[in-house]
Amino acid sequence: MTQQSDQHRDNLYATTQEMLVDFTFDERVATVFPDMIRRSVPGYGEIIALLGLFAEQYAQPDSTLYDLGCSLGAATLSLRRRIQAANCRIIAIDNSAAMVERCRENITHDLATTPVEVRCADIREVAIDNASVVVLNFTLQFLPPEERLSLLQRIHHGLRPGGVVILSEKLHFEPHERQQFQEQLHLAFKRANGYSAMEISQKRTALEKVLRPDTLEQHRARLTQAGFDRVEPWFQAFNFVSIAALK
Ligand code: GEK
Repeated sequence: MTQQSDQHRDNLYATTQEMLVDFTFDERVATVFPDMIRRSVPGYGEIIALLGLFAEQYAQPDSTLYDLGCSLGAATLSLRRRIQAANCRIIAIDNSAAMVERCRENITHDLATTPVEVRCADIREVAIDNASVVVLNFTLQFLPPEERLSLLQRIHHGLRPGGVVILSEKLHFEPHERQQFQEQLHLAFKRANGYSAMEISQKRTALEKVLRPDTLEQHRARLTQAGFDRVEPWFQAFNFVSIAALK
């Protein structure tokens, strides 16, 4: 993998942290985010690239595409380049001001023409309306587990028939042997991408309370309960999955 300039390389957990605070999407994280997510999430770049095909296939004329938890706008840009349907718009939402500020810059520098509105808001409080494509690319996992179903129900309600939700998530596995198998490969991935044992362990502690992964079975059951007709996992790399849910 290519090395980033020092300023944009994720070194946030490279030195001993006196007191490990819970992970937040602040200024420091936003600055190194592209490097961090590519070195931490196997398949991230592939998923981003392939999201464009969902926009090509599922965006309906005169509809809205949503990117919920958009960070720096990678998914938005991928959707935007591939939309074929006429008169669409994209609403990209994140509740981190540092992310939203940089996302807006990235959209401004992009040459595609579909209108994009970037909002700094909590995805639990935003109305979903007239949607054809809704992307939750590694975002749902950061909501408290008891609030995940109601968000998916609202998305289902705001989605047009024939619409799709793309839900990418870190997975938990049961029984323990399956979890160990996947986790060990994910650790090997992080080490191969230059993270030290200390960085991996400190990052894990910081994320523990903030990122709570579900099993694939929990996702299936929740999406079905939210009203989706079909639930299709379409990509998996170790303990990271992307699921398409169709209305
Ligand atoms: C990508 N989708 O590059 N409301 C709004 N935003 C939220 C909320 C919330 N309640 N909770 C978390 N976020 C992106 C990557 S990152 C994934 C998504 C990761 C935001 C949070 O601020 C962060 O920007 C994003 O969700 C999660 O395709 O870091 O593993």
